[in-house]
Amino acid sequence: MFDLLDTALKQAYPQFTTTPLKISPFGKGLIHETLLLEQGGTKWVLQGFNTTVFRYPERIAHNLDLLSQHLNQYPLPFQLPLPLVTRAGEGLAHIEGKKYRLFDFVQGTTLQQVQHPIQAKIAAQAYGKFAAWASLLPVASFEETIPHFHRLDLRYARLMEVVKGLPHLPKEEQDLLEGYLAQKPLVDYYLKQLAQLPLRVMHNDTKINNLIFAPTLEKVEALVDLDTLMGGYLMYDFGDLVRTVACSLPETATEWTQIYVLPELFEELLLGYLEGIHGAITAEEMDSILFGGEIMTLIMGLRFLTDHLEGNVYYRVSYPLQNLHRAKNQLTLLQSQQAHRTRFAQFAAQL
Ligand code: GN1
Ligand code: MG
Repeated sequence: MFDLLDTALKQAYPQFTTTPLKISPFGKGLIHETLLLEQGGTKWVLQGFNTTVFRYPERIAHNLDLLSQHLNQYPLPFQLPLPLVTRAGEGLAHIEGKKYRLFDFVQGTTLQQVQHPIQAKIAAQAYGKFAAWASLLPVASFEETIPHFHRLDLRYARLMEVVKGLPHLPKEEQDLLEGYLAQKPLVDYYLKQLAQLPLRVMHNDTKINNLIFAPTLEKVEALVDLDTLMGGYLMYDFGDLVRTVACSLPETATEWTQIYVLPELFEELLLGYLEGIHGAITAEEMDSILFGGEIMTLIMGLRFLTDHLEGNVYYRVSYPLQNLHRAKNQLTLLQSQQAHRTRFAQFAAQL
């Protein structure tokens, strides 16, 4: 099934010998297609690059260049895997009308959910350390790889626009839509933050499965998925951690009554993130990150619902109603976080 790919890869990259590559599906990303390559005991990760979502690969290359220069000067205690170059010296290989990228395989474990609170803290320390390290980078030199990626106000407006073009919605969808539209005050809060927070270089996709843990789960080996690395705010990166770590069930779960925020994990995340960032945070940023989880959960929910209404054109789904279900999952998690606002604020106040 992968014969043509095998031949083309050997032509494109110098790494391989002539023996057949073992090629198998890998990972749980929703955007790029990920494959594992194996040959004579060595492994690589091959990514089928999604050009519909990432329309400006040259901007990614530009940002990753800046990143790798910074990394040479200031090493990090974990890896940031960057694309290997082809024989032609490019980060992307063109094979049968598709674009591919090759990465060295990082030995370790990815989690969809943490198994112990200490892993929440370790994950947050790593992303916090990354944010402090990235704060020395000139944010103005970074290009937007997906324009307006985390603009909550625009995601909210887009959902309303899509709904306008649709006939009467079934009750389940209408109820969900109303739940989302009722989040306008959070959108207003978000807009106020934009006016006062410093723009920084952020990872912008800090879900738990974008970390590779050591097999013992005691340390982070690598931080992956660097395509959305660009200007952003601390509340984005801390927020996506809250969304994907401090939740009782993953974003694919459909057991609605079992979906809620786990406050103890939120607290571990906050402790770990602040430790990692080591004081490189303003008072306004500190206030804003407490709402990061809500903001990122709302963004993802709005995007899932919009994609469902548009016919699943963006996210990979494994069944037709999956985006609707993801949207319902995220609204449930969001409402649970909102019920814990006082607790989170009290916890932060006594730090
Ligand atoms: C996508 O690529 P992946 O699966 O790590 C998405 C994120 C969402 C996430 C939801 C470029 O991340 O924004 O948070 O799915 N990335 C893009 O699981 O849209
Ligand atoms: Mg990913």
